[in-house]
Amino acid sequence: MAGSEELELLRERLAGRGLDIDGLVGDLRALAIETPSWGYGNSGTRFHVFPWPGAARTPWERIADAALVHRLTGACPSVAVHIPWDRVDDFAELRRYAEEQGLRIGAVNPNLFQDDVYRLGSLCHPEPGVRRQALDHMLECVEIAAELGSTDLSLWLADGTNYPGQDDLRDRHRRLIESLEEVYAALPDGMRLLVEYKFFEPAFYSTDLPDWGTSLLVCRRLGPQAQVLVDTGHHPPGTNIEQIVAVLLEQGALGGFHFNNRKYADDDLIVGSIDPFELFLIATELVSARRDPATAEAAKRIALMIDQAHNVEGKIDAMIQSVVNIQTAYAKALIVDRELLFEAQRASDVLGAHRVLLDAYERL
Ligand code: RM4
Ligand code: MN
Ligand code: MN
Repeated sequence: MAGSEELELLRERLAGRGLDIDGLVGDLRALAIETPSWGYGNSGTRFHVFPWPGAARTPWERIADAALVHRLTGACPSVAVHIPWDRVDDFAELRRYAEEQGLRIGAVNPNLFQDDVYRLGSLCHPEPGVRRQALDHMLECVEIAAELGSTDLSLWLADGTNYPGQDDLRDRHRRLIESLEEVYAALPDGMRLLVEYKFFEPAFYSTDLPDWGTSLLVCRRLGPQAQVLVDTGHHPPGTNIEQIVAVLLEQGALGGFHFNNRKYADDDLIVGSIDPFELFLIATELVSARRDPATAEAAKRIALMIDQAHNVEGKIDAMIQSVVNIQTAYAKALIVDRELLFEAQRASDVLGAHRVLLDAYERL
């Protein structure tokens, strides 16, 4: 959308459909997107890490970059951190440093995948001693989160096996529940445990949290402070992610969403760079749940986060591109003519209903 003339035209067209553009702009302004500290540093593949001039090197520099993105977009008031990548001597000082720049610390992500002892897993490891080490790290992260003023402990578990027969699958599931029960018991009031899943990688035969169903089962066992986190790139190709979002929203079980994009697997590319229509459909489910009184409260509590890594591009530039792409998709979702859509659905007008979505998608 370019000049003010075009905006006027759009205002008139939307007003003609009973939509108030100022209200929609207000909804768009209220959209808060968390950025990840790890997206500001140099990252790469197992083949090479290409350094980018000026890329952040320390937790402080990563916070400063996240604050810059917030200043430039006005849409990214919080930053997710990863422990130990963002470990500092004084977390209270890091919190102050962020707050001085208008930033809040968002999700705290424990790291259970970079230690040699985790070869066969962490929270699901066959040996109790390794599980203890992983658990102690989780418990430490609960304390760090409290110190940072964060209300989300966000767990992505790399655990799994590489060969059939390597370990007992039911027993691993039991160990997972037992470990997470201890973490859950340590959560202070108001802090959530977000349980992320991923269907494969780094394990190639079985993954202990492979899909949203398993995450949901685990969350149900733990209690209401545990909720599912969906990451775009963590599904087999072709998965209907917007439907997963819809079902979890309806169940009040969606706690967080990691935006990124991919062509093949967990590629962590710029949001909307490969499949902007999928992004629009996901945004449409988020907006639709916010508009429905039955799901509105739960939908507002979802932590919307970018989780991407930039291997060949500038970090801040890429982050802003992602933010703008999310805003664009969200704006398109906001102008879906819901009444017309419901009418077409009630009238079993298959293509009529489909075209209501296309109309919003193509309008902006
Ligand atoms: C994982 C997962 C997590 C993220 C790490 C860096 O693939 O998506 O959310 O914290 O990468
Ligand atoms: Mn993720
Ligand atoms: Mn990932």
